[in-house]
Amino acid sequence: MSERKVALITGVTGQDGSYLSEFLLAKGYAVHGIIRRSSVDYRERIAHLEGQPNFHLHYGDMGDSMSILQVVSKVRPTEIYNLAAQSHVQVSFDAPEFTADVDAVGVLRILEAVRMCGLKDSCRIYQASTSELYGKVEEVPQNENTPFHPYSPYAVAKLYGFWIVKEYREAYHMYCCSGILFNHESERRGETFVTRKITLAAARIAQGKQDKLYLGNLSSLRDWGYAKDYVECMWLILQNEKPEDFVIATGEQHSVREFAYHAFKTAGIELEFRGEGMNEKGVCVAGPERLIGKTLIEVSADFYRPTDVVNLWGDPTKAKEQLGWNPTKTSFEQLVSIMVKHDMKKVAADHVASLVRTNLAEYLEKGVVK
Ligand code: NAP
Ligand code: G4F
Repeated sequence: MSERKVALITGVTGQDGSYLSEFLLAKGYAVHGIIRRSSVDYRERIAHLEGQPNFHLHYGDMGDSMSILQVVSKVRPTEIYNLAAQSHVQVSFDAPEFTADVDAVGVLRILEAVRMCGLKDSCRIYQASTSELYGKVEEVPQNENTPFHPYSPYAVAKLYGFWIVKEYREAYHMYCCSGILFNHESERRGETFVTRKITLAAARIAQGKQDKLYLGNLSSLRDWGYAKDYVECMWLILQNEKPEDFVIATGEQHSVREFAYHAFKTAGIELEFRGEGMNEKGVCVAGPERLIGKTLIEVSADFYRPTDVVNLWGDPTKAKEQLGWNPTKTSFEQLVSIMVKHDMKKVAADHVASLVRTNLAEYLEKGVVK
């Protein structure tokens, strides 16, 4: 492997991109990230890294081959982590063409840029693949040999990404591989994914800022890990002697209902689930007086998908044995606790900030402060 340690991360502003940047900077890499131009500069997850001498940002878009080519030729990376994607499964039903362009053809754009820049023998490529490929699952738990059965426009697009990476590995002998990652969450998770939606709502309900949480399929099963642990594995996959694909998961499975139960409990609210299907409700049976007996969770058809993946459970044996990765560094209970504790503080801080803003506006109006 090369002495230069130059990483290019697409999707650097996302949950995983931000943790991976921190991880690689700590390992002494020069880290370059691709960001999209937006009318509001929303770079909260990486704001603390901007200005560091080894951290550089470049404008580009996965839908724009020329911008990708330009960044790859300028940076000449030794490792590329292709994390950029329209990553929300439900949104992929509303924006299937955009999802296909970014999540499928975007992968091809990266591979071709590397070839065109003459880096095919010196640059290793990690592709952010997904357990959604198993979709309407054909076996439980899922490992590297489980057949794929994608079950959403997102998963179909990601399947192209998986196969084109494999194709370039075989056709051009490039060092490119896919991490088949199961769901991984954190306090930086996007707020419309189910775990973060739940932890934020639990914190808001506990602090009197929200009355109720509406969810979709409560019985859906996921293998949830901690994103901070998973980015280490992305790096380990690229340090392996041969380019190979790996399943990254905890090996433990929980339902959305269980996640909600633990999250609310951490926020000081005990729930009991009553009823079934669309009529199921989460009722408060212990906790703050004002909430006892109240329905805090209801099911809404708005959060059901035309086809839903309901039984994901990964077998991380290969990653454990071959890469020495520890899949249970952070337990399910610890993950829930990290997220809820973070969101309890966030909701309290947002409340104080809004009070300060309101008072400041009043003082300005009255001329108390100028
Ligand atoms: P995320 O938080 O949604 O981040 C996605 C990133 O992709 C953001 O930085 C986003 O930029 C960028 N992006 C989207 N469209 C783009 C475009 N057209 N051009 C350039 N950048 C674009 O996702 P994540 O949870 O970190 O996941 C990272 C990757 O792993 C994704 O590919 C996802 O599909 C895959 N994955 C995730 C999980 C999981 O459980 N988290 C599991 C398996 C696989 P903006 O900030 O500008 O939107
Ligand atoms: O949190 P989710 O939206 O994540 P999903 O669909 O599993 O996708 C995530 O993980 C994939 C890896 O398997 C990644 F490839 C992908 O990029 C993304 O990061 O939904 C999890 C489950 C689903 O079965 C969904 O139907 O929770 C169910 N759910 C129930 N109520 C809900 C809700 N999901 C969301 N987002 N919102 C709800 O209200």
